[in-house]
Amino acid sequence: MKNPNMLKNSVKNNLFLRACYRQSVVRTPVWMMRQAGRYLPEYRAVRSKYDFITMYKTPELATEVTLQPIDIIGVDAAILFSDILVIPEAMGMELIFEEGRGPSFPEPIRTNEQVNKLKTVHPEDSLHFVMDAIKLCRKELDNRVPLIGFSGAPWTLATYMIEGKGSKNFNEIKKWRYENSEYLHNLLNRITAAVLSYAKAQIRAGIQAFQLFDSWAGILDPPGFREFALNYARQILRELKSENIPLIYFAKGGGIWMDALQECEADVIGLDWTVDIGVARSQLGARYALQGNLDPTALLASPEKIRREVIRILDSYGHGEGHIFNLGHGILPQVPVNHAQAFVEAVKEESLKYH
Ligand code: 1CP
Repeated sequence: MKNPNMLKNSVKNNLFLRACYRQSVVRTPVWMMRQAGRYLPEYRAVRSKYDFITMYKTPELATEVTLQPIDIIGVDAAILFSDILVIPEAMGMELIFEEGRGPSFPEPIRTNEQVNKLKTVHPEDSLHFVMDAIKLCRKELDNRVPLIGFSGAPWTLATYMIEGKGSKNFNEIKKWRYENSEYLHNLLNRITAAVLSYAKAQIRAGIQAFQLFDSWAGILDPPGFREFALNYARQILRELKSENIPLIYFAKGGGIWMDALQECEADVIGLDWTVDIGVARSQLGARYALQGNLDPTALLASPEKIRREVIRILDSYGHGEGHIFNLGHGILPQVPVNHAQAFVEAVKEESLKYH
């Protein structure tokens, strides 16, 4: 049995877990990246009372918003409300969140001395609020749907640590990539160790699947993707294999490197909307389940048009197991709630014909 936890925990809706292992399902499971977020009035109501950092550091608040999309949208999995930037914070970097501007690090890393001063992460200590939130979510979910934990992948975390915030051209980290690659490897090795112990602590706390977000993989060049992104993600995924929960690798923009992705050692590969999921299946489907890949902006269109796109993707993937429906990136704050509901309903209804 590939996943003893699955039986032990007897999740009532196990469509997502089964699909991750390419086992047969009656319909395609569906969830949305960033489903616990700003498009929901219920989220905004909580958020109007607390700042973002307080929300993810308070297990009761994190749990409340983690559960919102389960009841309101009807998705087949919950993803813990937190952020990828908790790791750099636990490594000693000050994280601030300015309303209207988003998260940033006022003192980004610019020297190898700064890298050497980063702290080793003891997750049950500095990130105990995440483990507490996981335990509380599991209790409140009562095994209705599985709980997904996550982390940023080393490359993506390094971009925020060096740039200080989201970036247009990623000049600073690319300067390191070409000029000081040994410093970059020093940083990536430290982040990898932190992410690994963080993931293991999340598993001990009770997550039932784990997703590694490599949101900025797509800004790299082909050899750079292998050397700086995939190489480190793979180290983490390989080491977590024995933990017996499904592992998802989402490298945004990575669809152009399908050959390299073959080597990632996850159970599931997440795809953004720029790839044809049928083509990806023919290249990766013998070894990996695929997650994706509706363009998030499609949810701004009418429910009829959304259904048409859902059918197009189901058709492209074709019949059979191994598909988890999702967006190709996070849901946008502007999406009307009834469109998100229509998306999930369309997947649930239309996918019955493909199993
Ligand atoms: O209310 C608000 O203003 C906060 C908005 C917000 C939310 C809802 C941020 C700030 N983070 C989150 C939650 C979050 N972030 C989740 C929760 C679970 C879910 O519902 O999916 C997850 C998985 C993340 C992961 C995350 N944070 C990523 C990877 C996924 C992706 O979108 O590519 C990244 C890149 C971040 C950084 C981050 N956190 C928040 C923002 C606005 C950003 C992007 C910063 C930037 O690039 O400028």
